[in-house]
Amino acid sequence: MPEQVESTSKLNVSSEIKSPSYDLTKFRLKRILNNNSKCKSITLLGTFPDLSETDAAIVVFEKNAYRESDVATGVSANKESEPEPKPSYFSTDLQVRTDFINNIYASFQCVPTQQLCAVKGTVIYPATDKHIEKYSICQKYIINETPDLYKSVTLPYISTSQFSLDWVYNILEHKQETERIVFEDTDPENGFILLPDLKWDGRNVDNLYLLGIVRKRDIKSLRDLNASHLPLLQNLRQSAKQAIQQRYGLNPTQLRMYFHYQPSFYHLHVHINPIRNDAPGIWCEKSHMLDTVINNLELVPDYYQRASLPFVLYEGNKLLDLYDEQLEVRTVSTQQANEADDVGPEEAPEAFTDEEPEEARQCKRIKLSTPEKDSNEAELVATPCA
Ligand code: G7M
Repeated sequence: MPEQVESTSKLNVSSEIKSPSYDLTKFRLKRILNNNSKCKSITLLGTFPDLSETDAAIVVFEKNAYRESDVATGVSANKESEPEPKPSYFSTDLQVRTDFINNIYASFQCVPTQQLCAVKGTVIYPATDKHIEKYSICQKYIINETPDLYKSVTLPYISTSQFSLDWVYNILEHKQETERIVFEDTDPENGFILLPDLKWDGRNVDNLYLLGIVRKRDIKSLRDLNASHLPLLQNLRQSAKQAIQQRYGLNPTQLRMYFHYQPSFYHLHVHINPIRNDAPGIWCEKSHMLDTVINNLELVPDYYQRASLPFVLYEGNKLLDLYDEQLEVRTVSTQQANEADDVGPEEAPEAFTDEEPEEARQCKRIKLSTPEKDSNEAELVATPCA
């Protein structure tokens, strides 16, 4: 069903609500806004040309979650109350194509009965720029930060514009969140406070998310760590594991302990959550395991002053502009886009082959093939996806 759209300002009390009617099959694609392999959804920007050449439409297709009743087997229909058998994956309608069978392992492509193939479709029409922004993915860039770049670009930036650390100092000074403290070591050099992260509701241990905030105030991030901090890091690792085992009954070997680089807050803190749960921000381009950090410092005392540390910057971050001035970070992507534009229309569908590795497919800028070229051709470029 089309979303109801307010055609006039909210201030107008007699605002008229109109429900635009459109034919989904007449949708014409202009750009892929997002292609999320995890959610199995794709978000498209386009128009309904039979209604308007200019009004933007957003269409989202999302594969439905499985219902347990759809995989029932051997259930015959109750003749009186249920004359029709319920659709099931294991019906004679199931089409099966064998990919391969190897020993005890087999892989198939299955097309279930038509009733189970539905895809959830959502349409926003007409969509505003704000809708388009909301449904678009944000461009991200990897910066390989050398020690020199840290000194000349990152450090000056974080020294002048970083988020306030008041909330951290409030915790360390027992002014806020005192009752939430799980464990505290008051040693000025090697001490820390362990408490729930803002993101954790404090109830479900499956989603446990704690922060270990060090007492020392002169360690901004991983970059400042050296071998003199090993006793602090070892104490943090050992004491936090013990405290978590005692309080939550979690096995220390089931905990993920890591630093973010770059962090949002430049006062050293370690993130702790169970490995069985995918916490936000655990990607390899952002996280550094505490065990690895300790080991690196044991091997090379000034490892983090000598290493190049990759990290991610998002479009809209001022630091990205500063790096762009130095390294032309964005220009590389433009070149890739130009290369994609040079691809002939007959080659374009290759960009969508499912055989391609997910990362390559998502990061490539894709030129969509269209029946006729139009003046909006520049828009026919898919953005890379998260
Ligand atoms: O990316 P970074 O390593 O800087 O992460 C900082 C963490 O601090 C995030 O996981 C936030 O959820 C958490 N956090 C942020 N604030 C403002 C607070 C707060 O006031 N209290 C607590 N307990 N955690 C916070």
